[in-house]
Amino acid sequence: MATASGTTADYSEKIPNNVGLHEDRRLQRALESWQPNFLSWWQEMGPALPARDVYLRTAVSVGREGWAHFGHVAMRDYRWGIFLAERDPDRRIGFGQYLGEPAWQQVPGEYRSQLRRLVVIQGDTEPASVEQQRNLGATAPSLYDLRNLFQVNVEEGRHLWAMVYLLHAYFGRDGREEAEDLLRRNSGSADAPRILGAFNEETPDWLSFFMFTYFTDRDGKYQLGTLKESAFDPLSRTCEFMLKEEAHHMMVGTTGIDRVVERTAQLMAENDTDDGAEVAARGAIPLEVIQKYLNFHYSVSLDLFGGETSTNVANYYSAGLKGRWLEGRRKDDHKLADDGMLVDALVDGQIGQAEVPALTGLNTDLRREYTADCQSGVNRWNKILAEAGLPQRLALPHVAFNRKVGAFAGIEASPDGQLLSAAEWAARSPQWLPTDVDKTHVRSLMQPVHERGKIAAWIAPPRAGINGKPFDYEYVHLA
Ligand code: BYC
Ligand code: FE
Ligand code: FE
Repeated sequence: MATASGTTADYSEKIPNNVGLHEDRRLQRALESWQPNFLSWWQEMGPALPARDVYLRTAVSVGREGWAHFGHVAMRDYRWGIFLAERDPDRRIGFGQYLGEPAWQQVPGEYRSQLRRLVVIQGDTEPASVEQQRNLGATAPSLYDLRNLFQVNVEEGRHLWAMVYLLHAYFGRDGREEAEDLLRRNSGSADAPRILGAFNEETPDWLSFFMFTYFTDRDGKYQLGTLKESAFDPLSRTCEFMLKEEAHHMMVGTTGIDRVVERTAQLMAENDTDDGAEVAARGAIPLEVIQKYLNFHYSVSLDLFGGETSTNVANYYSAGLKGRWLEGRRKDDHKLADDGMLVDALVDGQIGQAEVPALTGLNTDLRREYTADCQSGVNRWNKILAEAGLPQRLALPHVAFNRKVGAFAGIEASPDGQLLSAAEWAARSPQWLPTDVDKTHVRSLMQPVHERGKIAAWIAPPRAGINGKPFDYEYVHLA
């Protein structure tokens, strides 16, 4: 495995990479001096549960076939590496004012600070999620789930490496300072919080973890999808490869919620009850509590798309820095200078829609793609309820519900989109968002099951294991 910049990673180096790091000693030294800081951050802020080894996937190549290697590794020996998807030497810019020109291999001076900002915001979310999930190992419902948690954690750590590589390689001294700051800010910290709202929330229990990987990692999928279109080719190639890893995070969230719903539905059907208290008494999570968690994580994740209208996003698009989801499949001029679109808005104090220039509405465009994707999960979960013979259904709340960013930040709305007074919201929101009582109950269910082949009572086992292994495989050896 000794190719410099092909598809295969060079594992003989301190920092495995497919970017020919050894050809650039200065960059290599800079990254090697950041590495110990990363490792002490991982020790301090990464997974708290000591494990001897974990059955993990490690990226070894970026090719279509067999890019990953599976095996038991001690987490502190995990090889975080730098991998960019293969370069297409003919790649051209697909949108904006430079449409059709060759993609950039360097950062143009005039876009330096905007690009750096995008890379920093992306980079900030990755370690944030590791910090948020730090204590979950202690309450894992099975070794299979514990392994998936650790897999997500090491890959988010690698995503941090991906952004730090770009900062060091392309943004000079400011880039190196930003890389330090990515380890200095911490999720939920009073003096140096993470940049985006959702990444300062807690992930105190496994229902939150599955909701987070379903809804918040999915924002990651969509944001990475837009950065993959970027004219700045190294960013595009980095994001393309990150999206491969992201697919597993989506799977963890989707099937995790499947399994929670399945267990609850099973208890409801068996006992012919729709009484949440009875479901709770039998050790599962009531459907209405699942709905409240869904409402919370979905609405907080909608905020991650920024305002419904934004001049930032218009500038990013025109400059070629950040495209649209599946830009290449859009049937328009990919410049949008003369187009308009309807965005969600407050119109005369009412929840409605307003026509704006298409460029300033691009956050809404992306948010809508995201919402349609989120709905597919809800449909799956509703199918599980239907197959159990139950009439209840889950639903995504309205776009105006519980928003703290954008057009609806200043108002309150019900999950079905009715405008509410502050007093009505105060009285009714406990029906829609997790209360302290709900959270305490969910946490009380989180008793660890660290025994091979066993699973907690509040969740159904998965339909399949990892990499063809059975559910009762020894995915983790605890210390
Ligand atoms: N919280 O013009 P606006 C992931 C700021 S997740 C706090 O409407 P814009 C992952 C905004 O920065 C993907 N502040 O926003 C998932 C702006 O500040 P400035 C992460 C917020 O720029 C799970 C001001 O408000 N990647 O990978 O159009 C696990 C005005 O806002 C928030 C990215 O986000 C907020 N929620 O859009 C692990 C991609 N929203 O500039 C990983 C990079 C907005 O006035 N980021 N603000 O100081 C972007 O593309 C954009 O910056 C945003 C915001 C989409 C975040
Ligand atoms: Fe990530
Ligand atoms: Fe992720």
